[in-house]
Amino acid sequence: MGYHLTTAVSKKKINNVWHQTNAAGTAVDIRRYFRERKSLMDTALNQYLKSNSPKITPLLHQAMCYSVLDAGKRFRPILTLAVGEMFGAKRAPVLSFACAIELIHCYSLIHDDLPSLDNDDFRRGKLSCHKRFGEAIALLAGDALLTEAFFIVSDPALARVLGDSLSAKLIREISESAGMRGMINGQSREFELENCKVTADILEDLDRLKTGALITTAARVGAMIGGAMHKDLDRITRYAQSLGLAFQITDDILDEHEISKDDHKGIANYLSVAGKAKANERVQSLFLQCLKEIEPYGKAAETLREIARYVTDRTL
Ligand code: GRG
Repeated sequence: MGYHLTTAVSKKKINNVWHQTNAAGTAVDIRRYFRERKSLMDTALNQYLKSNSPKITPLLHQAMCYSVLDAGKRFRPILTLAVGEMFGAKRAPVLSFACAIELIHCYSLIHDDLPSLDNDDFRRGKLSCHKRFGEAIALLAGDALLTEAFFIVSDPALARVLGDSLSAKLIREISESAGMRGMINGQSREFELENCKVTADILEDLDRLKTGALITTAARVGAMIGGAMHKDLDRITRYAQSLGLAFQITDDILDEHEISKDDHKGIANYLSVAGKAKANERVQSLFLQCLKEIEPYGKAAETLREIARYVTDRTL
């Protein structure tokens, strides 16, 4: 199998969307931006999953497609695209990495919904994967999506475009944030907090791993493929760390009705610990930190600015 995602989405579609980036001085219509990038991601994921699974058993394939396609904001891969665009990254490799990051995200949602973890019956407005296909298939679908993400990013054709060194760095970057040094570490820390007295600081540390690690990597990957210099990569990292934390606190605020459920499980979230006013205040301060980090880029960072505004305004 070759350089799948370049061929999966027509070059014309990628080009059209890619060049709709804000020209300097033009206000970004962020809703339109999200709509168009989401459509690009949906097409890429759809064609990839439908055309690269000839030997998969039908039920596993259905469960994978069910959990990836049709819904989801595609926030993380859109962030990869946006940062990649800002740094002038090559389109095809950015799209491959963006798809891989979304597959990892979808795997985490499937596993998180399982009875042994969050035990959620619904996800993305429909039955969760295990409710629809059973626990065994849901477990395998998650495993398969995680592994497939690494199959995509380790494609030798991709390494030829990026160079072996960058290719290895990118794969390591994703492994670090998705695994025991990032998302999984955050998830397992959550169990340690059950029935404990938690503070907002403890929760922030946890959220920076559970949610923030993959979001930060999504942004860093776009910058790395675009050849960002060390200090620029540091800025993008700090921007995305604040963004990721704001994303999770905002999610807690939006999920206010979930608090009683979480309390019941003995798991605190930012809102239940800090209260709504403090949570809103924290989101606003994180928004300002995002803006501060990308200020040196002026109009070139307008899309990233609007993404930060979009994330932090979700509660308003
Ligand atoms: C690997 C089991 C396992 C867990 C890792 C990320 C994670 C920890 C679990 C997923 C469940 C969860 C609610 C995480 C918090 C992060 C979050 C807000 C996820 C939802 O992301 P959105 O809003 O979802 O981007 P869509 O559906 O739009 O993709």
